[in-house]
Amino acid sequence: MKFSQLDEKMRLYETSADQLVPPGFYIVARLDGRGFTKLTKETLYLEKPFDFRFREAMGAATEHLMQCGFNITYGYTQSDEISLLFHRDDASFNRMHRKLISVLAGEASAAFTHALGHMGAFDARLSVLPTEKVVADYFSWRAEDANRNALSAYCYWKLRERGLSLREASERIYKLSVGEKNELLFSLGINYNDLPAWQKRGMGFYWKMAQRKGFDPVRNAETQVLRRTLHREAELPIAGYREMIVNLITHAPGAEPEGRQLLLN
Ligand SMILES: Nc1nc2c(ncn2[C@@H]2O[C@H](COP(=O)(O)OP(=O)(O)OP(=O)(O)O)[C@@H](O)[C@H]2O)c(=O)[nH]1
Ligand SMILES: [Mg+2]
Repeated sequence: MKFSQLDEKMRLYETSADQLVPPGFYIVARLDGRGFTKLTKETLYLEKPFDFRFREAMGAATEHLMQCGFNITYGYTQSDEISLLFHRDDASFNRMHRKLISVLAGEASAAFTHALGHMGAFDARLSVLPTEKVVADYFSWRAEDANRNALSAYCYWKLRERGLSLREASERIYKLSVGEKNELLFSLGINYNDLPAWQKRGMGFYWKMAQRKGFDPVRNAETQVLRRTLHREAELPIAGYREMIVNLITHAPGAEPEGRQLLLN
């Protein structure tokens, strides 16, 4: 068999499961650290329930994902996960499912490992969402997941500090309502309302237009350019979060690179 025939034949096997995300839908990718319970509790003994160095590595990975060639409107991280909202018109890799998840997982793993100085790998999945409202639902869902996990984690680790075993602490909080967990935590010396917002809500990343100095080599002169700069928000709002997401979608620069940088003069 000629190489060209073999090549054509074998590529059919390789691409038989390929799927494209149809145009007009919002893609949200979620990356999640693989086996990070072991990494955080057994390998590295990070601070519990929240570790600043870990937060910074997750933040660095999110920032890298937003700048590695896709047009991402909003990035969000909490715990060991990262969510990325693609611009609706982003056509990277022809919106091919396998390309998006494999490239994102690879980029996230590399960036996190580089930032933390210890190996960490991520899986990736895509949600294909029909409307801005469902996109807002998605991010409300992840933020509420962060909120509930933070409350439970604080209760759990405070009980462990008081000498309860893994099983005793888990059993103690298992059936408690959100209100009861708040009361338990208060009795253990912590007012949940006073905890840092990033621990309860996660962190958001989005683009802002900012004026920067540039240089025009043709005119040999300084210029002013409007450039997208990445903003990190560690105090995400509770009221108005959905509106914030919809607003970012509405005002997101287009998928084409020219939309991302405007020359002023
Ligand atoms: N100590 C510590 N642990 C953290 C921190 N952030 C996240 N984690 C831990 O990371 C883990 C994330 O949970 P999961 O993603 O459900 O568990 P996993 O072990 O990564 O399992 P898979 O995702 O299924 O591979 C939990 O054990 C969290 O407690 C942190 O700041 N400090
Ligand atoms: Mg994980």
